[in-house]
Amino acid sequence: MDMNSFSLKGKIAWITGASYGIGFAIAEAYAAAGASIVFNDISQELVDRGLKAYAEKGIDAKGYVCDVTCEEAVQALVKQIEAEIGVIDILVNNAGIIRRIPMIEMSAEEFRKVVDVDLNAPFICAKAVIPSMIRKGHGKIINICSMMSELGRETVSAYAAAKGGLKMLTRNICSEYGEHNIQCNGIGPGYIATPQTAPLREKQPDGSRHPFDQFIIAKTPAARWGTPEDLQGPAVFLASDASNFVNGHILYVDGGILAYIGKQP
Ligand code: NAP
Ligand code: GCO
Ligand code: CA
Repeated sequence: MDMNSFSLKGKIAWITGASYGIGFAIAEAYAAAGASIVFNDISQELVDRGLKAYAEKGIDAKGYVCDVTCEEAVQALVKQIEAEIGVIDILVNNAGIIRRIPMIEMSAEEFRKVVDVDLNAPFICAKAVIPSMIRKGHGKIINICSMMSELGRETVSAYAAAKGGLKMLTRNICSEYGEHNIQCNGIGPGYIATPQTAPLREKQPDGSRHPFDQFIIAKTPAARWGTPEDLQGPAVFLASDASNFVNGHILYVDGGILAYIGKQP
């Protein structure tokens, strides 16, 4: 077994929405494994914040402003990256949003916006990078899925529909482009402590833990929330040659939530 198969040395990795949070942690791990880091975010302010954060970690990341829901902008960005840096070897579709609204109170526009970012954008970004991956003879696409790729819960109908669809988009990219040595897999994080889940962890006025916080602790065998760092090893594995025969797989990094009925109250 050559442990260099886990190395990303010489690879160019584009992580979408990676100014902070899970995307930032994955990019940090990829840099440590030897990759060149490219990221985008929705605003110059976020890109500047990300560039500062990467620089503080000693990472010479390249940042671009790009709304991943806009195909024209994504196509232009990929051409710019290829001209300025090189062909993208690894794409991580990380950018995502959630709107927690009871379904019958959610407008069609709000539903569409979540699906646009969480499902349509991964299609747009994968479509933009695959042709060059085919020409180069290899590629890695990693879609950031969710517990909601498998389970539903109140108020997250759009997000669950999108993340369920992202699981099947992952399998379809595997099916359609596996013959070109392109591996497309998903990472399904459990409940991770990031800004996106901060509302679910807010302390109550009396200082007690948020009911949802207590619920997740009871549902997780590891009895803790995940951290973005918990995702780094699995993400490096799926981006490396060590996983060249893993394709169409959703790797759940959830501390065991999907395996567990939950602790008796
Ligand atoms: P986050 O804190 O909300 O970060 C998502 C990033 O994507 C933000 O920088 C966000 O910018 C950016 N973004 C949103 N819309 C965009 C667009 N149209 N174009 C470009 N960038 C855009 O999320 P996170 O917790 O790090 O999660 C990252 C991914 O993991 C998401 O796909 C999420 O669904 C998934 N996930 C999260 C958890 C969790 O527990 N945190 C668990 C499972 C899966 P803004 O700040 O402007 O929104
Ligand atoms: C929620 C949470 C979840 C997590 C994640 C779980 O409201 O239930 O935001 O959706 O973000 O997707 O895997
Ligand atoms: Ca967000």
